[in-house]
Amino acid sequence: MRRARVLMPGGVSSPVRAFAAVGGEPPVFTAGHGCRLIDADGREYIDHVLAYGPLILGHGHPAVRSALAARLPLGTAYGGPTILEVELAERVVAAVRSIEMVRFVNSGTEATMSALRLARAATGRDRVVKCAGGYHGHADLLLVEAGSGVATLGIPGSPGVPEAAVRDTLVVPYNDAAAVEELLAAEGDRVAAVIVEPVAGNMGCVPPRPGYLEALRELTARHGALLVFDEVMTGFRVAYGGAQELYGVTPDLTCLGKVIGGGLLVGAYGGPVALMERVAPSGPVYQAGTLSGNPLAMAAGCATLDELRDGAAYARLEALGGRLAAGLAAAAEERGLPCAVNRVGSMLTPFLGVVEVGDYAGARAADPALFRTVHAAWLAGGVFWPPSQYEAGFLSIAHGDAEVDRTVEVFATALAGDGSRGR
Ligand code: KE4
Repeated sequence: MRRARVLMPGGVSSPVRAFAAVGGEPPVFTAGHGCRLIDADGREYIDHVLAYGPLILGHGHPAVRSALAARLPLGTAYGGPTILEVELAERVVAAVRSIEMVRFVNSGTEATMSALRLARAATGRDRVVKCAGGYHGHADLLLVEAGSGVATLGIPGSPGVPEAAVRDTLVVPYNDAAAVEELLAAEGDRVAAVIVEPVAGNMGCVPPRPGYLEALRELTARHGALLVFDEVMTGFRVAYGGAQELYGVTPDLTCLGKVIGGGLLVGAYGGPVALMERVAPSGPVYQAGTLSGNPLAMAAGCATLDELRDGAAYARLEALGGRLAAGLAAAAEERGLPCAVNRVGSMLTPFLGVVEVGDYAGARAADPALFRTVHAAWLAGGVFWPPSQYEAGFLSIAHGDAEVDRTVEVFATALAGDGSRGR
């Protein structure tokens, strides 16, 4: 890390990995096997980060390894069409109800940025609406802070984001359909899209309240705005068809990433042909990418989806997720500690010090000091949990009851404050 910090900001390639929210030195990883990571000191960790979602099969799944091994002798990138993009596109179109046509990109950021450009082009409108606490990547138009009040004009969320870039981005509370109704009543004819994480994962895991997604669907349709589901995290995670299958709500455009790359670089956005054929080169909406549709990434994605399609993985993940959530909740209960454990399938977050979290304000009421204590205990106890209260923890099909119980045991010990952090 000392060498890394000399060469790269914070010594990392993405901020969350630097452990700023929890303190201490992040482990430097050298290998992953199944549900475990190994660091440069040879320490093993049960992995609940799973690269922040992609590794639903765990590390080094045989199907992914053999798919990549088969491609390696054939080269890594061709700068032209390949059958591999067709293979992954067929799987995505077959799985995701809103997608008739898809474009592959290299990250979730590119997916949401491009989907919103398309929405603006298709509607001829400039305004976009996002939720406070929703994270859709780091494109300027989406790096906004929620101001005070119900629906506020975007305030730049980072230095370097000009006012002009977020002037047309409006922010509403998550899980608040009335706020969206009010906003669209006032601004609806200027709004190109409402973008939402159908299950929030970037304020910690916060499921949609009953009727919320249905209300967004009805309200956007009423006002001629597009509904964009950012399923970068939930796609193929909470169900093979994503949150839109789980909740039965069909958006106009869907953004994907993480799981569809199986740990390699893939993002995607898709929707009806009538919308997607507006994208260059078939239409005028420009979007491009040197390594989009990369053969290795496509191969890893296809192998991953092929392991998930029969649904057995989701039954296993639901059972493991239920066991973990129940264990964490029981441990907190035993110590009389308020703790809201939010979960959808195999993505979950224990919010410490609060009893219920339904939006970003609720998530921010959680106790950061207690989270830091628990995270340190998990790390010392051989459990790698996302180093922020505002991230979701994950499970893979490589996790078993033993690993789940270990994660609960270390959590309980940390709450007992008995400090016995031995393995
Ligand atoms: P990327 O550009 O990082 O591939 O995707 C951005 C993105 C878009 N939409 C959702 C719902 C996302 O969760 C993400 C990325 N998630 C974060 C963590 N929750 C990635 C981890 C990181 O930033 O290092």
